[in-house]
Amino acid sequence: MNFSKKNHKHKIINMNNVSKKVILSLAIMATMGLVSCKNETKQETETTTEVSKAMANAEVSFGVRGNCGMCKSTIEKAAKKVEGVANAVWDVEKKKIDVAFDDTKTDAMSIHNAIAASGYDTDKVLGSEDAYKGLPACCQYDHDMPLNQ
Ligand SMILES: [Cu+2]
Repeated sequence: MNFSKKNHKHKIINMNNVSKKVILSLAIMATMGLVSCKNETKQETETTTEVSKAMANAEVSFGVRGNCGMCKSTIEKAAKKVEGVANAVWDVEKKKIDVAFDDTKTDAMSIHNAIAASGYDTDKVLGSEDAYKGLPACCQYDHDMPLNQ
């Protein structure tokens, strides 16, 4: 009987250790998340320009609202997902995107719509409210932010 009680105590102690470790790693992950939100991913511009999965014969530039490097990657990913888009580069300071695309496969409005569906306002289409609510808090940009600065 004594023996089994001891075992039980041991188990509780182990559980405490595990939950401490879990809490610690959650805290570390949260801190890393905050850091990546604040850090602009400026170097990303160079690496994304060389990607060209589609032939581009047309270009369009328009305003897109957003805050940070994470917004940049969400916005650019949304634009590049559109079939026919060869490249998309969003400028965090100017609140503007430059998109190169094949006009036999897509058009400017489809790109506006794809970006809006990811939660971001363009100068023609307002961002999806549901997607906006799902963005990290630091990415929930001000809807009155001026475009094409
Ligand atoms: Cu952001």
